[in-house]
Parts: sequence; C-alpha cells; structure tokens
Amino acid sequence: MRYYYGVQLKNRKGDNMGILDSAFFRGFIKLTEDGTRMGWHERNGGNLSYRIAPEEIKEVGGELRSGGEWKPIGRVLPDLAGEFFLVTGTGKYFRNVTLDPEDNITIAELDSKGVHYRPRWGLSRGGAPTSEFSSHLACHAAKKRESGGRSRVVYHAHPGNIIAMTFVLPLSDRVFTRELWQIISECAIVFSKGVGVTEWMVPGSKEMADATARKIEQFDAVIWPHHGMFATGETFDESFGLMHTIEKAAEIWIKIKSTGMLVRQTITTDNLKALEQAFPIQLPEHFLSGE
Ligand code: 2HA
Ligand code: ZN
Repeated sequence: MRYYYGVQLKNRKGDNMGILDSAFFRGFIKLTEDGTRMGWHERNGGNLSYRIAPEEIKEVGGELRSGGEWKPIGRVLPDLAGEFFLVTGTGKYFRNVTLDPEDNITIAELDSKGVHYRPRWGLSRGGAPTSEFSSHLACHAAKKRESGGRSRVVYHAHPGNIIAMTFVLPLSDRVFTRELWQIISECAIVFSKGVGVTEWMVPGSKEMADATARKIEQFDAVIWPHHGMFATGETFDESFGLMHTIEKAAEIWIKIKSTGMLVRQTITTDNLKALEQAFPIQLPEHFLSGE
C-alpha cells in the first residue's frame, strides 16, 4: 500500500492495490536499479520486459487506460495473443525509471492475433516501447513455448566484459560456453545449457530479433557481439542473476588475459563432468567432447 503524508492512496476504482504497489512492478524497478548500479546501462542502453500473468493484470486492471490506437509489432506472434507486457520505453534511461516510472516504462497489450500492440499505462509524456520490443517479444514467444509458460522476463544489458570477449574469440556458442564454464565452478550449474552467440547485426532489426529468438530456444542467454547480452528467466532474480554470473565470469576471463601470464590451471572437462555428477544438471555432450 502507498501512503502520501499518512493518507492511503487508492487506485481509480477505489481499491487499495495499485500498479506501483504490485510485486511484479517492484521486481521490475529493482532490476533497473541493480542493472544501473552495475554500470550496464550507459545513456539509454539496455531494455527490460516482463510478461504479466493474468492474475497480476486483473489486480491492477483498474489503473489501465482504455485502449488507444493499435500499432504493428512487425511480426506475427499468436503465442502471445492477448498478453500484457511491462516494458521500458525507447530512448528512456534505466537510471531514471525509479525517479518517474510512469514516464519511462509502459504496460503494452497485444491484440487477439499477436500482430499489434497498444499502450495501456505509462509513457505519460508520450513515446513507445523499447526499440528492441520486437526482439523481446520474439524471445518471449520462444521461451513461453519452451518453458511451458513459466519464463516471463527478458532482459537486455550492455555489460563491458562480455562485450570485450566478442572481439577476441570466435563467435561460437561452444567456444563462449566452454571459456565461461571454465572460469567459475558455478557457471556450468547456473547456465548448464550454455550460452548462444549471434553474428553482429543492426540493433532493432528484424534479422537481429529472428537470430536472437532462434538462439534463445536453445539457451537462456544470448550474446550480441560488440553490443551486449539478452538474459531470460522465470523471475527478475533469475534473469538478473544469469546476466550477473556470465558477466562476472567474463570479467575474470578478461583479467586473466590482461595479466599476460601463463594459465597454469583451469576447470577441466573432467571437472565439468564431476559437477554434472554432483548437481542436478545435464551439460550438452557437444560442449564437453574434446578439449
Ligand atoms: O535500448 O540497448 O539495443 C537501447 C539499446 C538498443
Ligand atoms: Zn542494446
């Protein structure tokens, strides 16, 4: 519940529950704050979307504006027909979301065919969802199918160390996965499917969205060379934690390379297999074969 000088605020219907009070909204805000603190969101860099559950949208429905004009999302996503998304606005800065959520983020509704969207809340001074909305929605559709509806968060950030790695390693899922798994023991446990890597493409383009959606079917995280990373999950904690774990490993990788010293020991393929025995994970065989 929110209070203003001791007076309990109510939504338009007179209910006490409001968008700003809801758990999903607070989780969204916390992630934008955490990402900002990590230094992953220079200027308007990065974007975040959450597929709102039907019971959550029902709780806050009284605060939604009546629907405006439908706009094309640029693809056909019947799997997402009628869904609502909380999403950052294009050109908006992560660091400003907390200061004025209503101006920087929006709740967008998809139509019954998954072809158009319309804003129902937020972007109070105008604007549109993130320029990567198409990539986000393509990822949501793929992950919703793949997870049986449990995956809800798509997070895009610009973490410096993983970006640096894309200059010196071949853009291969296998190479990136193995290099990262071999840095910290928890990596193979946290992202046991590995990570995907796309080619460089124009941000916001249909090609970029298609390539990301293809990779995200297989992995929970996808690296965009010379740009950043997408991390998905069932919760805000899971997506942020995935981004954080990968970037932490990348940071250590860059530090090791920067010493210029001989690497004397690492996590071996046998060590990875030992993790597989000890934890409820299965590492794809093609990432384990060969050194
Ligand atoms: O939102 O990060 O990829 C700005 C971006 C574009
Ligand atoms: Zn970006």
